[in-house]
Amino acid sequence: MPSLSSLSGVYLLLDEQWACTLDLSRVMESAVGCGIRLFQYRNKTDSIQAVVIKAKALRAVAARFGVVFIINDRCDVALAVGADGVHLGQEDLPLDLARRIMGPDGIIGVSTHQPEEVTLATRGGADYIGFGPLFPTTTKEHHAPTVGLSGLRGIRSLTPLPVFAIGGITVESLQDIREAGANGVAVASAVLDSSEMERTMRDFVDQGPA
Ligand code: TZP
Ligand code: MG
Repeated sequence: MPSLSSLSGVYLLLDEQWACTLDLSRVMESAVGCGIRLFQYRNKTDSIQAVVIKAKALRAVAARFGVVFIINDRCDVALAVGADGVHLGQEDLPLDLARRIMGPDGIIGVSTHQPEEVTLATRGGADYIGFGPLFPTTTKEHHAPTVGLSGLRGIRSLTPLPVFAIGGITVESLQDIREAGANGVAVASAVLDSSEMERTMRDFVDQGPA
């Protein structure tokens, strides 16, 4: 069973709709081969029945390799498929209620966009923080204003939790992100849209926060 100490490094966001031409199980297998050990499954459009079937398949791959598998948005799906945890946005289930559902050992991550949200998630017992969007991204429509590297530096001292920078992150920005104090980077398009996906994954692992 992966533990909280695995909450750092490259966090690959596997979204059914963003990666609609990809076989996500294959992407996960090749990502593990490149050194990625943390995954989130996102599916905001399929029926819950379909989401659970797809999530179960990815859960099985993650279990085979002993990597961390988190479900976006929904505690019920996370529990149903035996995921390691859930990732909550600011409009998802409140953290205290999610904790009651997930139990003390379930990993709970919270998306944050400003200092107050970082402090609240920390006080509320989150296990890690997503902070962003760092840079402009077309992956998520209607996202909050970008926070930039200065925003990331600004929240670093507010929480002892692992912080994952998210939004518009490319290989070129990794050094700055490391230096700004992030424990990890959450990434979708730079990897999923890459014409050399394995090369990009390796670059993220080699150059991103460890
Ligand atoms: N929230 C803000 S940006 C984002 C989420 C879920 C997706 C990050 O995707 P990308 O393609 O790495 O910018
Ligand atoms: Mg959400």
